[in-house]
Amino acid sequence: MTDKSKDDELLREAQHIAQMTRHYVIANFAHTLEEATDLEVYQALSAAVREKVMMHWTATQQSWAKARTKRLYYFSIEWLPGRFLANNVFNLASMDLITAVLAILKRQPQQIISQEEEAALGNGGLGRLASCYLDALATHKYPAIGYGLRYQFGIFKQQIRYGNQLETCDDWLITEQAWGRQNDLHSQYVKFNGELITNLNDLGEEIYSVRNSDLVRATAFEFPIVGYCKEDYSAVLSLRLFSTANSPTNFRLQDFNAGKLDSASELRLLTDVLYPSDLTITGRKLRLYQEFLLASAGVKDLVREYRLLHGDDLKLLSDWVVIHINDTHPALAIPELIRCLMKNEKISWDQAIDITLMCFRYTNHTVLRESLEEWPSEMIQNHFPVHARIIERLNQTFCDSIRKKTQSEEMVRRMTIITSDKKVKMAHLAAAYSQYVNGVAQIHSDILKRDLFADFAALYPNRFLNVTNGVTPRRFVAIANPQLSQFITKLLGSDDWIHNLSLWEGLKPFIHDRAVLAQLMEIKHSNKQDLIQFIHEERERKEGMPIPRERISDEFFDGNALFDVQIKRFHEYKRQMLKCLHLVMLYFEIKENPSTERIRRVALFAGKAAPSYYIAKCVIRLIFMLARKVKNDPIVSRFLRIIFVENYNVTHAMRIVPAADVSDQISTAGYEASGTGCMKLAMNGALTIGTRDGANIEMEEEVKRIAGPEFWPFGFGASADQIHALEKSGDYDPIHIVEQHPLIAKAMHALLSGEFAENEIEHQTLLDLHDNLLKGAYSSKADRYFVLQDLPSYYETQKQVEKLYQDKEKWAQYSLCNILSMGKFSSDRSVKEYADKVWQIRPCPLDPMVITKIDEEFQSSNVCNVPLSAQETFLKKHVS
Ligand code: 26W
Repeated sequence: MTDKSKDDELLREAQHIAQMTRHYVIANFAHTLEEATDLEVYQALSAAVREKVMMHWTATQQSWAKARTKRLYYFSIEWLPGRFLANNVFNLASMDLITAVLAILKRQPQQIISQEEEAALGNGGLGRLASCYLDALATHKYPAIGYGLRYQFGIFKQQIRYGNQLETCDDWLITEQAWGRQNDLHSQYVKFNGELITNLNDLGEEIYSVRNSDLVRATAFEFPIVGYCKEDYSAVLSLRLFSTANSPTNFRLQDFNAGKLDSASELRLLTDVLYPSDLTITGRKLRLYQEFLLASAGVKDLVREYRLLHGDDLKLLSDWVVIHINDTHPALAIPELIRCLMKNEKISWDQAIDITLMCFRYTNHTVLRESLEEWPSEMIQNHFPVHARIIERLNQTFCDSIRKKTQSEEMVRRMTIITSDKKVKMAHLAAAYSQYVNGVAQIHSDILKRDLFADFAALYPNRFLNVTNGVTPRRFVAIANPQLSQFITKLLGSDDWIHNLSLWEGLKPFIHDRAVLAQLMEIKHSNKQDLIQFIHEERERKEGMPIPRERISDEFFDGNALFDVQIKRFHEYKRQMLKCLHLVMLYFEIKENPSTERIRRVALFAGKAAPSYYIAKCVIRLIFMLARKVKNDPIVSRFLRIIFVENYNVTHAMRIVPAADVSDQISTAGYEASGTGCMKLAMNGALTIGTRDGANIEMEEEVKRIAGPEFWPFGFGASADQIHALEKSGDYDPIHIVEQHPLIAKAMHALLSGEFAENEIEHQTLLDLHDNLLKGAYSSKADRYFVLQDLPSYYETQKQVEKLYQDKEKWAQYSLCNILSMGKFSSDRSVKEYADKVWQIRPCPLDPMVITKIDEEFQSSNVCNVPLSAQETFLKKHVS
C-alpha cells in the first residue's frame, strides 16, 4: 500500500470511530459532543474502539475453539496491565488513529487518555510481568487465558506529606468500566468452610466433599488483551478476574438480621483489597481466602471449558490444558484439580496425581525467606477441609516416593510439604507437583537449584529450568517513547522490531554516525522536558492551582542535566539507601569544593513502601530530607537536585523511563530474582549502573557480546558468591568500612548528628537508619544487605558516570549500544521460550473463514456504518 492510500485509510477509520464516539456520547450520556466532559468522551471513544476489539475477540475465540488447540491457563494473584485505551488502539491500528479521531472531535489526546484509572491490581514485578506476558502471548497468537482477582481497591495510592508516606484507597472502580466487564458465563460457585465428608468412588477410592459450607459466588469480569498485529486480525485474549463484591448470594442475611454485620458481609468483601506487600503477609485469613478463591474458581472454569471443547473424559486433560502458577499464591489449584478429577470420575488417586503433574508449571520469583509462603495446616483445615485432606495425602504420596528413591529420612524431613510443626510449605507443594519449575533469570534459577530446591533438583534434575524475564516493547518503547520508536523505525527501514526486537542489532552500523548520535541525544532531551511537563501538570492537578512553569523547570535544570533514576518498590535489598548515602557524599563533596567543574545531576526516585515496612518508610523520609537540604543550599543546588515522584505506577513508569540517562539496579547480589525495570530503562537508552545480580548479568553479557565489552561500563560491587561468602563467614563488619573512608564516615556522622533533620521525628528517622546499618536495630544483623560494603565501589563508579557524561556524543554512543543489545529482553522471546520448553503450546492463527463470517455479520448490523459519500461530506465539514 502506498503512503497516500495508507493515510486515506487511516482518515476513513478515524472518521468512522469519531462518528461512533459521537453516537455513544449521545446514546449513553444524553450529551452532544460539545457539552460532553473529557470522561464522557473517553468512555464513548472506548466504547467505539471496543466494538472493533469485540470483533477480533470473537474471531479469536471461535478460531481457537474450532482448531481445538492446547491452551495455557495463567494464574496470577497480581496483574498490572496499565491503561487500556491507548494500548488497544496502538495494538490494533496505530497511535495516529487516536490522534486523528481526537483531532476530528477537537479534544486533546492526553486529556482524554488520562481519564482512565489504571487497574493497579498488583504490588510490582510479579504483576507487571504477568501483564507483559499476556501482551506477548496475544501478539504471537498463543491460545492463553489469564486468571486473577478483581480487587475493589488495588495497590494504595501514595502521597508524601513532609516525608511521610500516606496510603489512600485506590478507588479505580469509581467510574464506569470501559474495558473490564462482567461475563456471567464464567462466574463460578466456590465452597468455603464446612465439614469434611469421605465417600468411596466407583474404584473404591476415597473421595471428599463438604457439608454445611459457605457457597461463595465468584463473579467473572473480563478484560480483552489485544495483541499487536498490523496485517490482519489481532488475537484477543481474556484476562478473567473474579470478584465476590456484588453478588447477593455472598451476603449472610441471617447474620445481618441477628445484628452480626461483620460476619454478614464477610464473603462479599473477600476481593475488596489487594495485599499491599510483596514481602510478608499480614492479614492472613483473608489472604488465604483470596488465594483459594482464585485457585478454585479458575480450576472450575477451565474444567468447564475443557468439557465444552473436549467432552467429559478428564483423563486427557493434560493433552489440552497447561496450568501455570505465577509464584505459589495460586498453588491451592493443585489440590483443587485433584478434587475435580476424582469427583464423579473413574479416575484413581494415582491417575489424578499423574494428570496433575502433567498439567502444572510453577515459576518462583523470590529467594527472600520471608517471602516464601507457609500456611499453618490448621488454618487450611479449618477453612478448606477437603483441600487440607488432599494436601495431607499428596504429602504422604510425595514423602513415600522420596523414601523409596533415597532411603533417607533426612531427605524426607527436608523435602516434606507439611513440616513437623504443621506448616504447609507452598513452594514444596508447587515444586513437588509441577512438571517444570523455573526461576526468572539465570543467576536466580541457579540459586534455586543450589539453595531453596537443592534436594528437589538432585532428585528431579530435568524439572528445573530457567526462563529469563522480558518486557513488552509495545507499551514500554513504541507507546511510551514515540520519538525514539519513529527514529529506530526510520533507521531500520521497518517497524518489524515492534514484534521482533532482535532486529535492533541492525542498528549497529549507526554507532559511529554522528548525526544519529546527535539525534538520539535530542530525543532524550525532549523526553526529559516531557517528563518535567507531566510532573508540572500532576502537581497543578494535586494542588488545584497553577504553578509557575519556571519553578519546576528549575527544579529539574530544565532537562539539561543527567537524570539518574531508581524506580521500584522500596526494599532494603534493593538498596535505595545506597543511593541516598552516595547523595550525602556528593552533597559534602560539592559543598567543600564549590568551584570544581562538574556535571549537573537530577537524582529521581519513585516507588512505594509496604505500609508496615518501617525501615523502607524511613528511607523515603530520608529522601525527602535530602531533597530539601539540597534544594535550599545555594551552592549544592547549582549541581544537584533530588526528586521523588509520588505514586509510582505503570503510567508513571511510561513517563519516567524514556527520560532516564542512568538506571540504578543496585540490589545486593543474589537477592533480586531478575528485575524488569532494568530492561525497560535500557531499551529506552539509559545506561545501567548495576551490581552483578538478576537480569543485569545477562544484560551485561548481551551488551558485551553484541556491541563490545567497553559498552557496559558501570558494573560495580560484590558478586553473589562474595556476598554469600561474607554471609557464611559472619566476618562482615560495616564499621570497618566507615573507618577506612573519611567521606563515608562523614555521611554516616551526618545521620547521627541530625544535620538533615528539622525536627525530632526526622532526627529519630536518621538515627534509626544509622543504627540499622551499624548496629542492626531492625533486621537481625548490622547492614544485612551490605550497603556499606558496596558504597566505595558505587561511589567510584558514579565518578565514571560523571566523566562519561561530559562527553555527550560518547554517551550517546554507549546509549545506542545498550539499546541495540536489548533484543533478548522482549517478553516475546520469554513467552516463546516458555511455549517451547515449559508449556508445549503453539501459536494458532485466526481462521479466515471465521473472520469473514464475523465481518459480514458485524457489518450488516453496524449502526454507525455510513456509506462513503456521507463520510466524505462529514470530513469536508469537520477536518480542516
Ligand atoms: C507473600 C507476599 C508476597 C507477595 C508477592 C511475596 C512475594 C511476592 C512476589 C513474588 C514478589 C515479586 O514481585 N518478585 C519480583 O518478581 C519479578 C518478576 O519475576 C522479578 O523481576 C523481581 O526481581 C522479583 O522481586
